[in-house]
Amino acid sequence: MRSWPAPEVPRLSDAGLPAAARPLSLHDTGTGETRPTTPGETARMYVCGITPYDATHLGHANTYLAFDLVNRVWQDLGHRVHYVQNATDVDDPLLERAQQTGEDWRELADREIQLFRDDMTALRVLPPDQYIGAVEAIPLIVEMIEKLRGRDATYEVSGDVYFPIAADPAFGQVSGLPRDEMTALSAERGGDPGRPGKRDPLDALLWMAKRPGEPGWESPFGEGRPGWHVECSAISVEYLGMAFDVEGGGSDLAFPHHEMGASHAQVATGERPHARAYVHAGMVGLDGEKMSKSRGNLVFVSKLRQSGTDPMAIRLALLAHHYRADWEWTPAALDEAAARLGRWRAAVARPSGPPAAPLAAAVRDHLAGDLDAPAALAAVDAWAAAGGADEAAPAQARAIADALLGVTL
Ligand code: 5CA
Ligand code: ZN
Repeated sequence: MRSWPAPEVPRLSDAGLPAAARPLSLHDTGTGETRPTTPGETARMYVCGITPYDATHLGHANTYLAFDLVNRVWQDLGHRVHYVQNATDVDDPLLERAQQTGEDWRELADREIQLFRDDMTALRVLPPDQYIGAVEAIPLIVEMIEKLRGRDATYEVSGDVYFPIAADPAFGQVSGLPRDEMTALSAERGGDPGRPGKRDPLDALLWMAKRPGEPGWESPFGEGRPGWHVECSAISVEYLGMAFDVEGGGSDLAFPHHEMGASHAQVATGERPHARAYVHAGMVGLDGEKMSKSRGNLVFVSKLRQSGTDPMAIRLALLAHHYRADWEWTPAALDEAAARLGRWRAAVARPSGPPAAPLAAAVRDHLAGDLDAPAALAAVDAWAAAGGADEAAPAQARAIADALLGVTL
């Protein structure tokens, strides 16, 4: 599928600032530790994309902004970033929504993906190099299921194909959760732990035989459609290979989605790990509940844009929270962000300011330490509030906010 247009990213060396040095450390859910990422010349990142309906709400945007910072920090360190994202353009919840509204599921997905592209563009989120829909990835998915079958890591229940978690001795490495919690989360997040005939309640669906009235594709396992986890597993391995640097998403994806995806990939390829770090953003809530499509308590980026909100203020409102925090959206957060944006814009419009090299060092340092965006914003606040005679500083500060935080002033 088409990705979205890339915003310009200024190079801070072109603005007369020194090069970055400190590697990016990120919290890895798999080990529970914050560790330096160690990419080669090209850093490789996979971030789970939307299921295209009710997008883009501020929870989605918050998650994509977190990984946009990863991308920007790596680029500032001189890496090329190979970034891949999917869109789950065929799955139960999407088909259910299309059924409810009477819309064709493909039209619903196309429209929502375009809205998402427009929102990401407005928020200056760097686009993935490959933006891959589940439907277009079906041949890859089938290939991965074939590999699993070749390793005796599939079985059937009434024509549906399952992955036995017993095939992966490392199962549990991503979430580290006790079994009872895995079972509860599986039921909550699209799994079917109660289905009779499964060898293990946690075993994951790889291929679902075609149901009446639903779309299906021909495959060696019969006509049907892919399960959810194998979609991201197959796309990530195809485009990035194994042991890529970061797999990302919201914290609700740690189990079962990233756990299962890692298991599928590791059993199918006989290599490990799938990703070197599993990185998860916190959940944004509204009115005391996680913002989610099923609850319907959503604030949309596109609605805010339509009502005249500056996308840079939306960006600042989200970056004011640490990416791993769970937090509640309030309209006041947007007012505060707009006021901050105004102060920053006034500061870079001055003929001179305090030297910007210490600002670059501070912003880089905060972001390198597990993306402490709130501290990075506070460093820009302090620069903007101080006076100084450095005539190069306003343009340099503008470049810092743009390159590292994605905020154009
Ligand atoms: N298509 C799958 C991933 S393969 C999916 O989870 N789609 S989604 O549309 O439900 O979510 C897209 C991304 O936004 C996921 O990373 C998810 O973890 C994240 N997300 C969803 N709700 C929130 C929320 N309230 N706060 C923060 N992130 C959220
Ligand atoms: Zn995914």
